[in-house]
Parts: sequence; C-alpha cells; structure tokens
Amino acid sequence: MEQTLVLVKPDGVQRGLVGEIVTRLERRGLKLLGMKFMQVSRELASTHYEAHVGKPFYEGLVSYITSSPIVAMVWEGKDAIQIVRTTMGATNAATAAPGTIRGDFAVEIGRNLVHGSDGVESAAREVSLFFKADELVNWSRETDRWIRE
Ligand code: DAT
Ligand code: MG
Repeated sequence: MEQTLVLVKPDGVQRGLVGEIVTRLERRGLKLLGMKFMQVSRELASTHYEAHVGKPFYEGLVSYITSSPIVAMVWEGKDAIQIVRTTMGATNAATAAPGTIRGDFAVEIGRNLVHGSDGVESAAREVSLFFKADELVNWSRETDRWIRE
C-alpha cells in the first residue's frame, strides 16, 4: 500500500481551503493516516526542497513555504501517489485542469496551494521528514470494501 505526503501550503491555509482540500482527498477514497498543523522551519524547508537547490525559484519557494503555517498529512491507498497528483492538477496552476485543486482554486505556479510527493522514494523520504512513525495511525476503515473491489 502506498503512502504519500500532502501539504496544504501557506496560501491554502490563509485562504481557508484546508477543509476543501481534505474533503477532496477523503471523497476520492484515500485514507488519512496522519495530520498536523505546523510552521515549517527554514531547515525543514531546505531539506524538503533539496532537489530544487540552485534553481531560480528556489529562494522564493523556501520563503513561501516558511511564510505562514501549513497542514501536513499522510494519505494511504493503492496508487495513492498518483491519485493525489491527479487530484492536485498540474504544477503550474495557470494550466491545471478544471476539476483539480489547482485548476479550481489557483492561478499560478508560485501559489499552487498543495504539495504531493512525486514518487515512491520521495514519498518515503518526505513522510519521514514530516512525521515520526508513532504519529501515523494504523486503522481499518469500514467503507474500504465500497471503495475497492
Ligand atoms: P510539484 O509541486 O507539482 O511537485 P515540483 O516538485 O516540480 O512541482 O516543484 C516544487 C514547487 O516549486 C512547485 O510546487 C512550485 C515551485 N516551482 C516549480 N517549478 C517552478 C518554476 N519554474 N517557477 C516557479 N516555481 C516553480
Ligand atoms: Mg514535487
């Protein structure tokens, strides 16, 4: 079963879109394992975004993600990584499809509301960056048999 890290970025919190974003992932059928409201430190931001060090947008990205609180979550399910990515929409919100989170609520790449891990390795790395093992809850969901055959 895949796990993936989702962040509601500072713009999502400031704009009151936490519930909307959680609702979309819940309704899609993914299972929530952990959630915290937190302030991202510069240290955590630079580790999380280390793949982008040296890119022209890096400084702006780190100051954006550290500018105001975020909500960090871990969602689980078969294909959870890809399902979150398609639910979020394209990185550049200007071209994100309507019906996606970014395509419905955002207009540009630098304020694109959400983060979702992009692969199995980055998901494992990012989940452990934001959550200790004992902060994730192992639970069984009664609706699972109506979501998966
Ligand atoms: P994603 O968040 O869709 O996984 P990414 O990992 O390529 O996208 O980049 C991380 C974040 O960095 C992205 O959400 C917004 C910002 N970003 C990426 N490319 C950018 C660019 N060309 N200009 C400005 N910001 C960019
Ligand atoms: Mg990414």
